[in-house]
Amino acid sequence: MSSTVRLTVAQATVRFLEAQHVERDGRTHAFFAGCWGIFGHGNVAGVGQALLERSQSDDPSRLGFFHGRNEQAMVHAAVAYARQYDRLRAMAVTASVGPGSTNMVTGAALATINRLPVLLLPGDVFATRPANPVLQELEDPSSMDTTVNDSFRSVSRYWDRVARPEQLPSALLQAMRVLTDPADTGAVTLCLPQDVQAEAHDWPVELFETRVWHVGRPVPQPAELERAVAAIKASRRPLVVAGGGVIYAGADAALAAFAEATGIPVGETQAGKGSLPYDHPRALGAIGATGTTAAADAVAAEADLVIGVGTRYSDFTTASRTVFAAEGVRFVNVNVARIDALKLSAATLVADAREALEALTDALDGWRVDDAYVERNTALAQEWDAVVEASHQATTGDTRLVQSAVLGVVNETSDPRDVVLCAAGSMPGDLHKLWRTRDRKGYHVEYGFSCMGYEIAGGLGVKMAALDQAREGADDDRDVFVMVGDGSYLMMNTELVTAVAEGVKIIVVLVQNHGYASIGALSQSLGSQRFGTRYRYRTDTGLDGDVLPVDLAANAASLGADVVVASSIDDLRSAVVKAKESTRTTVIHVETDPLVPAPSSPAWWDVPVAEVSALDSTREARTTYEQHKADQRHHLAPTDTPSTAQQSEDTPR
Ligand SMILES: Cc1ncc(C[n+]2csc(CCOP(=O)(O)OP(=O)(O)O)c2C)c(N)n1
Ligand SMILES: [Mg+2]
Repeated sequence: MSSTVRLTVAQATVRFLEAQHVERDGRTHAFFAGCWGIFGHGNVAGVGQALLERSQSDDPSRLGFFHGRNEQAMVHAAVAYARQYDRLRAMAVTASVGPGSTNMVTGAALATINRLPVLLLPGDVFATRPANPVLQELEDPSSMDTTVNDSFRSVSRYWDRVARPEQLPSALLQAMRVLTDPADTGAVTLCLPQDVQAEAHDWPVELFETRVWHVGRPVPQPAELERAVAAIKASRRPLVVAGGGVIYAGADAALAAFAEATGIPVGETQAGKGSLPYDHPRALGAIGATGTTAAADAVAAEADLVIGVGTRYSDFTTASRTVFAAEGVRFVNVNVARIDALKLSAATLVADAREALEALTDALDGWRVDDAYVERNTALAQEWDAVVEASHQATTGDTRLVQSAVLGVVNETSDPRDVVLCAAGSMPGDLHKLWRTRDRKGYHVEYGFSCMGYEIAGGLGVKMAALDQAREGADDDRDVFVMVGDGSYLMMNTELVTAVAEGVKIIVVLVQNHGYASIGALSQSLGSQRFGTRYRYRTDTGLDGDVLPVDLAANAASLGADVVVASSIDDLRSAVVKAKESTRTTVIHVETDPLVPAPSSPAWWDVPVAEVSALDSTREARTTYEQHKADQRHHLAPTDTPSTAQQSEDTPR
């Protein structure tokens, strides 16, 4: 008979998590870097007790505990940590039954959409139902088996409820399968009823033995490789779209080698920015709705073949399917996930990005695009760089700063390895176009879910990862610059307190423009007159009074951060230098003019305008909308018909 150990379900869960390791490229480390938590009756005596017990042991592999201030923010921090670690390490998050758990739903969606691993352990209502409804129980009249935690199902890549201790081993193993699979990863939710958490069981000891999950690098199938090579060789104006998969696979060097060998230029998505340093000769910068107008988007408009590498082709990347405008344009997609590889009717290379790029470089065997194409792309990239340079010098007529100049100062004053982080508002688009990324982990904009409130919590998670990487000797420490708008700051600034408590230093640049510059501009362009996008006093005619006497600098100081108010570009520069020298979390507050845009882009984003309206502004916007709508492409042609762009007399049909 195999030996057993008697532990509660919660204790067994924690012990199992401590024993999980991940290996890629011969490097192995513990998968879980800790467990975030906020306690209530649904987890305090279960998972909380288990974490307490481990915190009092001197076992170096014990699971650390981090106390956040908001459950959604804890998930953001955990997800950002995993992204910084290229998904090879992750964190767990425990929450109480009811609102503590549902607060995590937004974080779960963000994780799943961005294909980033996080393990969620929401407390759940009693499995034994001794005195239900327990505080915060839903009571669905059609099924007592439905709880608020069922709302995680649609946003989790794996979801389970452990109603009996015997179910735990299989639930934990399924969780690990998903968390460590690059093609399948996202939020994993294991709901733990509060009584079951505290229940003891005799577990086979093997459950807690060190287990190593090997993260492989799937190689391309020969037939897929052959088709991709044929498509590339038949192209005259190919373009790579580099997505997050390039970065997670550590395929940046392989991408550079591919681009250098073939002369094919590279545009980057939000998640893929940093795949090439901004000044790499083949780099065209950002692509899509927030793309570099003169460079990547201009090349995309004429490309006859788009090679997507590790991208999910969001509507921002494709400019709502208008940016790849050439008649008969075709796609070859490299992706570990078949769902992404198949997008836009592409020829697929279901493989790891590094493996696929190396195989393509080898198989193309010296094939190159024309010199004229290379020269033209170099000139376009230089043209765009001059636009970036000019945007750094922009000024207003008053004392307020211009956002693009703020980004320029932070970019120039930060170190190449520092990380810039953002998620929502007008800054992600500006950063995508204007930020000069110099390190493959130097750019962290969450634009899968673009979730207001991710910024500060995410910055905390990235910095925790950077500190762990430095401790492991894998990397040097780096500063994290969190760029946050006033709207996003007001939505979730809670984790400043956690950063202060943990002694984890982040630098927050708080851009105060008294409302939503982004949605304001969008609203205006759609004929909706910036309705409901400014933070103003209510008057007889609406929310159009004076700006509010809100002092976000004082707010940040009250949460324990050092605060600097910068009212000029020189002030800002010295504030950044000082914040970099400091060991404490610093918030730099700047006032900007929301009406000065960054260099604009003609690229479109499909946001439907009212088809009928009593407002002139809306009717005009609808006309423009319909004109753009006519440019939208379907990209539905099957891959086995030759593209018109590539058809020539010698191409067999
Ligand atoms: C949680 C959430 N709610 C709503 C939105 C829609 N939204 C996108 S940007 C934005 C305004 C952001 O304001 P702020 O942070 O001040 O940035 P600014 O637009 O002024 O640059 C809103 C409401 C969102 N992305 N996330
Ligand atoms: Mg704002």
